[in-house]
Amino acid sequence: MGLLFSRLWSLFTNEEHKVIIVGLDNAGKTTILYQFLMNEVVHTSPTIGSNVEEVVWKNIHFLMWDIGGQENLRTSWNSYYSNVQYVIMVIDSTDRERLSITKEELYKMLNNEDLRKSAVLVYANKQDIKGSMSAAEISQHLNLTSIKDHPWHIQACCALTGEGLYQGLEWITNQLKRR
Ligand code: G3D
Ligand code: MG
Repeated sequence: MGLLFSRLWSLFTNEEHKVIIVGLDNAGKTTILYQFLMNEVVHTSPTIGSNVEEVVWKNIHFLMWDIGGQENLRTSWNSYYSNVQYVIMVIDSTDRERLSITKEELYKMLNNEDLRKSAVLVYANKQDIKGSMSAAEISQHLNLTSIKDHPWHIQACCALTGEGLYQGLEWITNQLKRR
């Protein structure tokens, strides 16, 4: 009965939560978006501009924007920031060399006025690859514990199998309940 009621309720309210998926090119953003959408691996090609899809999970509607991560596209990330509730930052955990660039982009975003109310979920992706950095290692490199003005969480995952992805969404929905 409770479930039926919540289904009906969501039909009536249909509130949509805006999410942006950011990260450097090749991190796995598009793969993650389409995992959420159809639970299968799609063959991606580098995203030019953005992909947007509605993802419904546990009756919660998300409007997810997957934004291109190549260097020349990163400067336009801020045009997507208005009304964003959640930022999903995807990291290729094998890409040690570019982690400092990711860090720079992360703090630039957190300082943006339009994102001052948004929460940040970091996916430490590609955990299936041998020698990849652990979530703890990435957290330390990014100095996540220094972030006091945004709720944040880091989740290890593998976008190819979907492992860990829903634990990340679970964190997001728990944040929603707190608001
Ligand atoms: P992007 O949208 O962030 O640029 P994509 O990244 O989603 O296009 O993914 C880039 C490449 O990484 C793709 O490989 C994709 O299959 C791969 N990838 C994404 N997630 C994982 C993961 O968890 N593990 C592994 N091993 N690979 C992953 P191709 O070969 O198609 O370029
Ligand atoms: Mg892409």
